[in-house]
Amino acid sequence: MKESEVAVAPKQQQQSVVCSYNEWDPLEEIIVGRIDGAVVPNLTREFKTFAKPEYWDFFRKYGGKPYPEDLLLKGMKALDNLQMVLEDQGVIVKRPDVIDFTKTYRTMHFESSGFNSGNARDFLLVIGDEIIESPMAYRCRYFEYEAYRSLIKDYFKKGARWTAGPKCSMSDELYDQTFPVDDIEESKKLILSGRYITTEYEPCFDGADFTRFGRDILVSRSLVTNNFGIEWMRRHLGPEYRIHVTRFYDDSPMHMDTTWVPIGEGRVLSCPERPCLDSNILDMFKTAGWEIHKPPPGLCPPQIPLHLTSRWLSMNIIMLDQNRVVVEASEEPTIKFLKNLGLKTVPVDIKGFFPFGGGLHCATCDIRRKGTLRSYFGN
Ligand code: DAV
Repeated sequence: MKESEVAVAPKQQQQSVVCSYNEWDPLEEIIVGRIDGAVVPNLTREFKTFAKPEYWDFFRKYGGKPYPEDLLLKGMKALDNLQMVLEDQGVIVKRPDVIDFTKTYRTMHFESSGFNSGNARDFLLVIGDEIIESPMAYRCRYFEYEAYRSLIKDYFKKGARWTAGPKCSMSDELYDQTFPVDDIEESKKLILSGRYITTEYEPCFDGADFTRFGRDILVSRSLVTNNFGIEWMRRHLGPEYRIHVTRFYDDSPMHMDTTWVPIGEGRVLSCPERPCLDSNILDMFKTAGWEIHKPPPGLCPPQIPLHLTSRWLSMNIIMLDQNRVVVEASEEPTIKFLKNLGLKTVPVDIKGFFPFGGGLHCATCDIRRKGTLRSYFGN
């Protein structure tokens, strides 16, 4: 690469091409993931705690193989629908590269095949003008970063800051070898008591476990985000941001974007099945005058296999700004509920993507929203 191609970050530019501080400022550019060539993860010991037990047979049958074609085509179509709807609303959409997830790979510690790059929110976290690559904890996601590198290099050349969290070795020490993965009831009990399949051996986190409210960022200890990872983020971001570790009642915590979802300054959706357990966090929201709204349950029809997620993907929404929200088209109770809150709903047929591990918020990563760094909770 020529030197002139790298040194292009203009110091004085008004807003970096990458710039986003919260979940609701007017959206200008976003990444929508891709599942071309998706491969079903192997049902390894640790993966049993990530996959829904009613679908373990699916993983036993297809693990290491491409997804069945009908599921794959519907999923790809769903992400294309999302791209079209977002573009229709005036948002610039970028997509990652297609990489070969069928290739098996071997590191010093393990062997695996890949997964998919549909859930951009897990791997990438944008805070201000910085893109942070997450050190994710699934072995089948070890090389997922490759799908995003062309995009990230391009954003870097245009002025973004680029950081990669310390890559996980994903050696056996990262997974609690005594965790009773086959005893589902016991596993749930342990998780509710604060024990997880991931240990504190090395930092790990998914971007989707962090929810941005300007200077305040909420994060949960989840199946894939450990305290070591949270501490790494706290020190990395420094005193400009306040990281609040938040607990919810959840026997398989995995990402905050179906649990505690801001819909604008002063309003947040709280999943009724997963209430917030921290009175200091609830006080923080109440003192600052935030409204907490409880959406109705999701309806996801039984023909859509939710291999990795709950039905609450219905509240996995994208705010285009504080007035417009993108929502799965068939989730009528949720749509009605959002309309009653005065929002203009923008429906998208995305449910074909649900089997691949997320909804429309999971599938995306905000690149640029028009706004500045602010404090929404006093001081
Ligand atoms: O509700 O099962 C799904 C979120 C995945 N990013 C759930 C969490």
